[in-house]
Amino acid sequence: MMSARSIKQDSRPDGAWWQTETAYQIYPRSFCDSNGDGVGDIPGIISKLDYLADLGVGVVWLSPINTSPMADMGYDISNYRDIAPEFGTLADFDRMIAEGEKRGIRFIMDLVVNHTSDEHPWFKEARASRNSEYRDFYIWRDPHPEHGYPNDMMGFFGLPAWTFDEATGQFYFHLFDRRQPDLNWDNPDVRAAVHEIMRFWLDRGVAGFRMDAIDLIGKDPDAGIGLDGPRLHEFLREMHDAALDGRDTLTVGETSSARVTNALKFCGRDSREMSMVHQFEHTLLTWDKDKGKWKSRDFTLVELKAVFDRWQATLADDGWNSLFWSNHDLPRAVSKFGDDGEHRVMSAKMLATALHLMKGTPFVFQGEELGMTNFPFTDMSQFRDVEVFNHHEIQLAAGMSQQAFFAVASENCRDNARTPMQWTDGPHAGFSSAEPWIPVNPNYPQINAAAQIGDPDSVLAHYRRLAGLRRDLPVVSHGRYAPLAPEHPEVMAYTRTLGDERLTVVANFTAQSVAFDVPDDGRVQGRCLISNADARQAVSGRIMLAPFEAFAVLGPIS
Ligand code: TEU
Ligand code: CA
Repeated sequence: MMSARSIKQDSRPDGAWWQTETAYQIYPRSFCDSNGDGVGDIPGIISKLDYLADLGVGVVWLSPINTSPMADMGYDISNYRDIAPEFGTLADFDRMIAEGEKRGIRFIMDLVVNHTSDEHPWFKEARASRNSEYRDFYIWRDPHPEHGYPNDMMGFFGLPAWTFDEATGQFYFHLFDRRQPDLNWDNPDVRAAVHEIMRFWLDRGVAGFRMDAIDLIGKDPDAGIGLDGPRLHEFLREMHDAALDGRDTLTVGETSSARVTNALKFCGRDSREMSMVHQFEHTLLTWDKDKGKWKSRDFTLVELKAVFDRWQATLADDGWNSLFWSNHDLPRAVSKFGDDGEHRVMSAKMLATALHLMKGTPFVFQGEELGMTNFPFTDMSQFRDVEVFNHHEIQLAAGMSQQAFFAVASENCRDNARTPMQWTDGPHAGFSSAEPWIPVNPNYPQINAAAQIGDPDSVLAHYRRLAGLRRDLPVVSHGRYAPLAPEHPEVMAYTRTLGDERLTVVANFTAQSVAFDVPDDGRVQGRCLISNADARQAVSGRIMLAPFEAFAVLGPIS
């Protein structure tokens, strides 16, 4: 099972294999289309494994590939044991695992089990009659005698969390779209069925799971509780013991409710739950507290650093961080946190440097390694995401103008991340030979993989170097993190130390030149590990940073 490289890494005394790897998220629909139907697929992924191996990727998180009516682009599964025909077959899947293994690339699957599709046979059975043996796989409640809805709970896509089912005269519960009914986790048969699904894929060779919206499974709908519900940790431990125990997996929970106060419950050494969580505090800073992504929020670098600092501190000796700027639900990193105009290349490299040299496992979202940007939306017809459509109605009904909605959706919507991967400057960016399911970003003639492969100054080469540093240098994977100048408004700086070595990382988050007075505990003289500008060998005194300059110097502690 193990590649030669991973065997070597496993000899690291304290180390799980994923502590020295860089992870890469593939959104299969938008990655590579092998058969000209405009939709990415598994054979397309296989054809790009050499690209990923060359980038230094050790593990791929695959967004859902199971059978689905695609109401939420695969996050609505109708058969957990098969592959959606547009993505390929189980034979393709097996080939992908085998080809990955040859290149030292493992795969983790998206485990979407807070809910199923309304087309899953369980739900079809459940809604057929109140006496169906699957009725209790879902959450049904009688109408409230006065208000209709059983209670006033709302879901994440802006809709009431209840939908009335005419045929059986009850409401069913759904925290996302009405075509995504929530499973009833209080039912032990549901939990056993999920454990079986997990073992099915582990036996087929996946290395673990990214667990979708997993902090919702302990919900108590009658008490109005979705996130972080009363039975959450009980169910996660049971899942671990039933499906994961004794296997060398990487599991990462998508937990928008995770805070430093509860993080170790999920991923602490003795938690028996999961390897790490995806926490969202740094991305939540960019949105309004009440209106969420439908209103952007100005945030300061000091606030952003404070989030990273407290996560690094909390998981310093126990647990493990995941590190990411972007995923399939978020706008493009360089558009949100950097500058996608004049300073695109510099700021993309800066963001990567600042994040990847922290302690944790970095997750790169497809195209981020090229500095791909948000899409320049000009028309509502370019959106594909159900979340946009649901919220369009809701926000307009709540008084937002069409113009304001269009502007904020363009900036923050999930479709920004879902435009096709830009492989070449050829037709459809080399993603497909046909019109893709979602428009290609018109900047593909400038921003594409072919233009960057072989260019040592490219964003791609920078990401490759960072992945190499993580594999090669224990101070990068395991060094102790300490913030430097946390109050500096423009510069992020920190040190990593291991034994008698110190790594100092400095990153200018602005489009201006900035003076940075290096605090004494950040001084170091040695070799420049990485830089997006001129190499520096020494960090001390007052240094002048170019716009978006970022670098790291490693040397002995003086
Ligand atoms: O996202 C969940 C989501 O929408 C979060 O905003 C939510 O607040 C959180 O997950 C609760 O922990 C995931 C997927 O990434 C997304 O693409 C899906 O649409 C969604 O679940 C439903 O499956
Ligand atoms: Ca295809």
